[in-house]
Amino acid sequence: MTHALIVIDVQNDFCPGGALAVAEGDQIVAPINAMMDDFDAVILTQDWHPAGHSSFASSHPGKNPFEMTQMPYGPQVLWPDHCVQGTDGAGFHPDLRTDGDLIIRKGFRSAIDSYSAFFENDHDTPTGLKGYLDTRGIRQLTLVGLATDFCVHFSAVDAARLGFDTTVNMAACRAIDMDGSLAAAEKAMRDAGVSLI
Ligand code: VGL
Ligand code: ZN
Repeated sequence: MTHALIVIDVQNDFCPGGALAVAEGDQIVAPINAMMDDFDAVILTQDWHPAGHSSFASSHPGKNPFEMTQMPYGPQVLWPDHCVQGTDGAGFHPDLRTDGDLIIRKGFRSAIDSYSAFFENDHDTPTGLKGYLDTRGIRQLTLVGLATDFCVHFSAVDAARLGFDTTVNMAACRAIDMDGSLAAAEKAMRDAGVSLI
């Protein structure tokens, strides 16, 4: 069985001091580095938005970060500007090992956000990751990274729905946790058949 580690968005903007800092986001770097050698493949994702992205509150006059808006594809949280392509904030945490097999970037279309590593937030536009995994015969996935309740959550649910044997290692994840989003994410992942360890 080919087992891949998927490292979600361990980027400067999601770590303390970053634009959309996740509490203790940097504390998962050393454990993730240590896990990498135990897998047949390591894939990293990178949130990679153009300036003025539609998920940024700054693109919606009168709206503040962490408010909701309605997008053509459904409700969307508005975020502080973060992970703008080519900026330091979009870079990986400096201590993260980036010697994995594949780096997949997402969120690069201005009009649509992309939490999941598999599909953008319309739940329809693919990122190409499934094709890569299928081509390599990878059927088993362990997910780690940031943030538990957004990008890890949606990636894990999509992975399970696509038929991958999917585990989230919660010790190597950290959450934004707004309005109960962490508890809701844990329930949604379990309901989709994801193993939380
Ligand atoms: C993420 C919010 C906005 C994440 C990315 O990586 O969880 N969250 N963009
Ligand atoms: Zn983002």
